[in-house]
Amino acid sequence: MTCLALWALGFCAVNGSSDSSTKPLTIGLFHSLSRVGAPVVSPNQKLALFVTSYYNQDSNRSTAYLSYIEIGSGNIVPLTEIKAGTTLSNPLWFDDKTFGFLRRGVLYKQDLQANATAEIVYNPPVSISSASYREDTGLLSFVANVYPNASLAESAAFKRAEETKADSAQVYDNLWARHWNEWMTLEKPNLFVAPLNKTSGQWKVGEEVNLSDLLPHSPDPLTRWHVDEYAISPPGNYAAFLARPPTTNMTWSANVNVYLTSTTGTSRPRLLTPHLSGQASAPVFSSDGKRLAWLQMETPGYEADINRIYIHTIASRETISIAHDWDLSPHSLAWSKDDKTLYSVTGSKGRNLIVAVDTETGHRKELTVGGSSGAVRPVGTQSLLYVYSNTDQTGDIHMLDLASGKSKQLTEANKDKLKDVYLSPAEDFWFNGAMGDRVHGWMLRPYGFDRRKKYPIALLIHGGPQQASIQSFMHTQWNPNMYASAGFVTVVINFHGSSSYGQNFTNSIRHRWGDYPYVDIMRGIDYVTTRFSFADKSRMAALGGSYGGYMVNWLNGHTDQFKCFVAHDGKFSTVSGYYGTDELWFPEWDLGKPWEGAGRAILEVNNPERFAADFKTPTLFVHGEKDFRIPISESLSAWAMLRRRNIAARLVYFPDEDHWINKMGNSIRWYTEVLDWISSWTKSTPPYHIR
Ligand SMILES: *[C@@H]1O[C@H](CO)[C@@H](O)[C@H](O)[C@H]1NC(C)=O
Ligand SMILES: *[C@@H]1O[C@H](CO)[C@@H](O)[C@H](O)[C@H]1NC(C)=O
Ligand SMILES: *[C@@H]1O[C@H](CO)[C@@H](O)[C@H](O)[C@H]1NC(C)=O
Ligand SMILES: *[C@@H]1O[C@H](CO)[C@@H](O)[C@H](O)[C@H]1NC(C)=O
Ligand SMILES: *[C@@H]1O[C@H](CO)[C@@H](O)[C@H](O)[C@H]1NC(C)=O
Ligand SMILES: *[C@@H]1O[C@H](CO)[C@@H](O)[C@H](O)[C@H]1NC(C)=O
Ligand SMILES: CC(=O)N[C@H]1CO[C@H](CO)[C@@H](O)[C@@H]1O
Repeated sequence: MTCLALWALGFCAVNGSSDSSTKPLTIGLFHSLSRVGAPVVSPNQKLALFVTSYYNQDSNRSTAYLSYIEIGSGNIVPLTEIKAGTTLSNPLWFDDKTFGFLRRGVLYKQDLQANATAEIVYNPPVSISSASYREDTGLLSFVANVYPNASLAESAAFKRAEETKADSAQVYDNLWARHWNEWMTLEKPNLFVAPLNKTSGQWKVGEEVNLSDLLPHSPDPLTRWHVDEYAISPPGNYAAFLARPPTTNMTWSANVNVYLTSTTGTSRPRLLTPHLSGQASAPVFSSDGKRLAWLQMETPGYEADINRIYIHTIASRETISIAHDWDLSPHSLAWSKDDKTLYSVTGSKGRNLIVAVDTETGHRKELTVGGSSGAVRPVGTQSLLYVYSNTDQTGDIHMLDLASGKSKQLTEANKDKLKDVYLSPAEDFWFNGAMGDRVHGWMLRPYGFDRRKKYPIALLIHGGPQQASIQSFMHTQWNPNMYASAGFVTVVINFHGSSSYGQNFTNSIRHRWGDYPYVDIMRGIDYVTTRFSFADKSRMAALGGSYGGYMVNWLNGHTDQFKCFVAHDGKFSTVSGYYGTDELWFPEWDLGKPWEGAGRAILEVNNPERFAADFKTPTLFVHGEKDFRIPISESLSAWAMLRRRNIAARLVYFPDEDHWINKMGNSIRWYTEVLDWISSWTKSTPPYHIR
């Protein structure tokens, strides 16, 4: 029996939980941790490039540099300059001896030999992103933001001209006016290819071609084609890309199409799913370039539908769907070298597993067991590289040997930083939730754990709602170990509506935002406090973002069991939340339209604002001005209501953040405000100085 299993029975001190030699995962330490990017395998399959990035709080600067792994030996060699404030992204290979990357939208190349310096290969008039290249195709592909019917150079000129206008008005006749964190402008991301090859020792880029050029034009240039995710076939003759059709109903149709086109830019892109209007994602060409696979939702208007695997054969123009009996929803795909297998990453019971899907039979085999895997990259026919993390393990590149099924860790990005640092593993539990259904949750023990003591509880409520808390190491606001290191028994519950427990469980939250999840959370808390005597039911805090912030507002009107709440970017009114959001398909599917009788009734049944008179718990509201998914007015309203009624509440406003906290300095302040708030209201003394 492992120590972990014994620990659940109370025999072991894991990670020195009661050992004074360990240190808590402090706010400062957490934000200094290194992150490892997806591996990029060289054409000869011998090396893999990857980015390491980290932040320094004293200088407020981020650093990102490239290294390679020698796949055979596991040796790691840093390649680019490591300097505070110097970053890069998008590693790629020009050939086996030359690699490249993007820095501020410019393409660089560098030779593999020691002490080589980076040189600019392509400095286009408009900055580029999502670049890819394969030497055998001689084609560079990338995404760039351009004006209608304009080349890159013309777009740059239009932008300069706009900056000299005397007024700043933007005029909208059609939805949408804004999306995620931006107001709509005439600039849209389009997909380009350009010839790139080495002639007389020099890498040279030729003239760009816009591959979305021949799509039908929309009458409103503000609702133009918008292309981001794409793939280029291995021989370089085809491109596949995803786009929302630019119609005046695009904010409520939820449709994302997949198109196939020739990379010459001379043929009109062909829609591969003329009979479907659901969301497509993750297009990827087979290794022989003859087929395209992607993930497809089949229910119109439902953005959290199950992903089905589609395969299109280019020559015959046939499209099939495989593994249609599978009740789990994969979220990425990679073809094996022999094209007999698709390696998917699929959520399963709060884990992200690598699942191999046989492309002939649809038969599935799980290749990993726990934690969270992603960025799967086949190396030859023998192995897979992937990034793996767990609740108590930061993300690192691992290699799976397909014959033996064994994995080996290749990088150790935070070995020194996390030496002697307390990281609690997740302890799973299942209980009977709403409708008598089994519901999954897990718990982390606090820093300095002593089973004879009582500890306050931090309940973390995930967003979505059709997402899940996953056993991974998150660098965001909801890393459970940050609450465990601040002295809280940390509880996570994957309530009804969560993904990774079968599609029926996900679907069950429709029209019931305030119903089943609320029952699950209250029963889950009862389960934890009954089962674990060290969890103090009289000192509980609940925290959540997005749907989690909505649920916190719902709890505030329905229970007085919590000492305090934290609502990050949460909805207060389902009605004003509907009108203010950017993507209307989402509240229309989940709840309804406010001007229709049935829709209005469902919105009101699930409306936290209707229970304003019952709110009584002190709440910290955090909101970003550029959050156009859930506008700032939602937190502003709930906070004003509590303060007007003389109930303790605090508003933490970030003028420069959107639905997420993106800047590291802001994230540090976020954790400081949040951990301070929940410690004060639960009357607990954190193991380290929060402020
Ligand atoms: C690379 O630079 C370092 C530091 O300047 C030097 O010690 C080393 O000899 C150089 N290596 C080669 C192969 O030039
Ligand atoms: C772009 O060109 C197309 C085809 O010539 C034309 O229909 C469309 O109006 C143009 N769009 C803009 C915004 O000029
Ligand atoms: C190499 O690139 C140049 C433009 O930079 C292009 O004219 C030429 O056709 C390319 N050659 C090949 C073999 O791709
Ligand atoms: C959106 O508009 C397109 C084109 O007019 C139409 O084909 C489609 O059915 C509409 N979808 C919805 C959900 O209204
Ligand atoms: C689907 O979920 C609902 C709500 O949890 C439940 O009542 C129903 O029994 C489930 N159906 C199946 C087939 O599992
Ligand atoms: C810190 O860095 C962020 C970018 O992440 C920047 O927006 C902010 O202005 C910087 N603050 C200072 C004081 O330099
Ligand atoms: C529709 C569109 O934007 N077309 C442009 C694509 O890019 C080429 C080359 O940069 C331009 O000439 C087209 O006008």
